Amino acid sequence: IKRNAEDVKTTKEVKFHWFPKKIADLDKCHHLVTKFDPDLDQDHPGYTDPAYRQRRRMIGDIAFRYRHGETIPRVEYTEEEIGTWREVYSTLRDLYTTHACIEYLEAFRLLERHCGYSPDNIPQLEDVSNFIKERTGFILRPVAGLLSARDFLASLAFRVFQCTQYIRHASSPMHSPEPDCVHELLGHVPMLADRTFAQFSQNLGLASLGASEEDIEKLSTLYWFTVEYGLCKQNGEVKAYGAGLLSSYGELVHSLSDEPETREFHPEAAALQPYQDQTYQPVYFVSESFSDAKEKFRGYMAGIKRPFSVRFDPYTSSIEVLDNP
Ligand code: HBI
Ligand code: FE
Repeated sequence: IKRNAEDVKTTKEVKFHWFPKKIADLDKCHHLVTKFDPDLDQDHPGYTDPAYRQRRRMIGDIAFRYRHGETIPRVEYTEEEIGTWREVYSTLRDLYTTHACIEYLEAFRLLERHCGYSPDNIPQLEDVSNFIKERTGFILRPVAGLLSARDFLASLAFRVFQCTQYIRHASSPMHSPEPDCVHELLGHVPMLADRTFAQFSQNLGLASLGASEEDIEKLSTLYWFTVEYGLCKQNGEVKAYGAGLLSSYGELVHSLSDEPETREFHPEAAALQPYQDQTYQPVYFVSESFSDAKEKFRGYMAGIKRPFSVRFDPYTSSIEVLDNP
């Protein structure tokens, strides 16, 4: 293909944000957001508990030391931590049958059979990572807390899910202001075992690479209303697939009650909808199916402008950057 010198110059002149090109570059995607951190957030239930904060720091250190390709170190959880897990697990489990989508239920059954999911055991990230890798190619890597949206989304482009390993404070088993292993293991992991959902997540990640701050904000909001708080239709009924719902008893009940407003999922609208990270959502978006959400997102992406395009090479787990024609 013949290209004139001006085209080339135009491409070179455009500045865009650094992004990881190979999977090991995710070692550099570790920028934490501290707004819900127990050391700094006075409303965090662990703020006044030095022992909790020290424990969380110790588990966070595993993530700081971790490098891509290593085995994820196991954590020996205390009786108190397992007690917290047990309380959430047994409460939520009863609700899944009626409230969770079929993809979630199928994966959850397998996780109980093969991955140590049970009321009396907090599953180890290494085991869970190996399990989902076999299903969809997604793997986990440990992270020390809430990650910047840019770094978090970038990892999805490589089918890597950044996963916290510490658990919420024992005084508030039903709620955590920040992501914790209950949220990741009960909310996110089962969905990452579904092929269509995995592809949708990766596409969100690919769309974020090198994107402007403004587009990162839109993609985060889309992520919020799908991966975290999404609902979908199944056999004429509405079910939950969002991780924020499937890991919160109160909001899971609320989301499928008559209280909130529900709207048909359109990426254009969802990307601009203001959202709540302190209370239940006043509005949820309902997809026809994951394939439908994936297709609609593809259409939406065609309208997001970047001076280049990206392609994931699964043989090398790296990103090819292509100049736009
Ligand atoms: N970080 N550890 C962690 N876990 C998440 O679920 C998470 C995150 N950072 C940002 C984020 N989720 C989303 O809310 C979007 O901003 C991408
Ligand atoms: Fe989450």
